This record gives sequence, structure tokens and C-alpha cells, in this order.
Amino acid sequence: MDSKLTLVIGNKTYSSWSLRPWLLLKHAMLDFKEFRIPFHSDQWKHEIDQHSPSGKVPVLKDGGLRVWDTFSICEYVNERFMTGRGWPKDPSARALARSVSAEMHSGFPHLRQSLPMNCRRRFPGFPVPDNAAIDIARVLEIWRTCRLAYGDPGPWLFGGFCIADAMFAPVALRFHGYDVSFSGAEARYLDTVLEDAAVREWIQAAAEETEVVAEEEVDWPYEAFL
Ligand SMILES: N[C@@H](CCC(=O)N[C@@H](CS)C(=O)NCC(=O)O)C(=O)O
Repeated sequence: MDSKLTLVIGNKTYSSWSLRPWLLLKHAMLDFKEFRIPFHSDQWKHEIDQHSPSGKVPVLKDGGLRVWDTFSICEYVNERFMTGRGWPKDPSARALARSVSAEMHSGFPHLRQSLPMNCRRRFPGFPVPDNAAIDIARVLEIWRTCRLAYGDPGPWLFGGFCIADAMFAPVALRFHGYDVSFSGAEARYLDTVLEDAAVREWIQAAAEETEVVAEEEVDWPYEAFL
């Protein structure tokens, strides 16, 4: 039977917000279609308003229903298809998972601006600006706190994969891409993300994209992402 679910996304190379609900849908093993609209394309110009009330991606279509904005898509998927398994079961862990996910959704502007997600290119020796370094230190503190308090058993922030991991996956890809180095529990968590089959599927699809969006690229020598 055809899936009723369609996730409208941007370029896999650049669209960090698209990656988050896509990853959750994959980990929930839900059958869904993708509809990709490349940024700055004629297709985007002519079609985005038909798909997205906010004019942004991602948007999840479930039959006639449209759900937009990453956090609300994740909450919808969790409630409608995962019977709550999208968040940790333990109430304290769940509260922390929601807090760090909300912090990710609303924060880290310097990290986002200076290290835009790029799943095709890796920038060895990239000079991270001081304000982005402060954001990075806070992300690492979050990862360490979650892993040490709630990480066992399992390799994800709260043991098993949850929405918080979907929220931080693009950040992990940025750390890999922009050569941000660190060690310990945080580094092991980065490996978990990079080795995840769904993440690798996304990166592989990004490698096959041909569009180069100048606004999303940084000016620094690069090599292949993986
Ligand atoms: N708060 C939104 C942000 C969505 C967003 O900024 N999406 C970007 C792509 S990653 C976008 O659609 N950019 C195109 C534009 O702003 O015109 C969410 O969480 O989904």
C-alpha cells in the first residue's frame, strides 16, 4: 500500500532541519515518501508555497494534514506513530531530552551561521570563530551530561535513539565537517552518529546531489565529507 506520509525536504547537502524529522521517521521505521525541493531553484520559487505554510522545509504531509516546523513534526510523529517512544521513558530523562532539544531548536546561532551544514564537503583546519566555539562547548557539555546521566545501555544520548538525537545529528555532522576535535564520551557519541545506517544513507544521497548553493558554502579548501 502507498504511504500516506510525505516529508517535504530541501537539499540533503545543506538542509539540517530536513535531516532531523527524516532521521526520526527512519528510526521509527515508518514508510514515507520524500519530496525534495532544491533551495534557490525555480522549483522552490514556484512550488514551496503550495507545500509549506511557512515557506520553509521540512513539512510532513499525512494525507490531507500538513505539519510544519521540525519540533512539531517530531512531536506529531512521536504521538501518532510511536506511542511516545520518541522520548525516553523515564520522566527525568524525558524532561532533560526535551530541554536540550528545545535549546537546540532555538539556540546556537553562531554555530549555525559560521558552520552551515554541508554533507558533501569536509573543511580540514577550518578556523572556528570565537562565538561559535562557545556554542560548540555548550553542545559538548550537553552531550556529555546526557551520555553520563542516561546513556546506558546504548550509544545514543539517552541510550536508545530518541528525538534529542535527531535534533543533534546535524550538529554532529558539522563537527565532523569543520574538523572540530574533542575526545571522551562526546567523541564516542559523534562516532555513533557518523556510523548510523540512516545518517550514512542521507550522506550518500547528499553526495549524489549536483546543486551547489553559493549562499550555503564557506570559502575554505575542502575534501570529500566521508
Ligand atoms: N524553525 C524551522 C526552521 C526551518 C528552516 O529554516 N528551514 C530552512 C532549510 S534548513 C529553509 O526552509 N530555508 C529556506 C528559506 O528560509 O527560504 C524548523 O524548525 O523547521
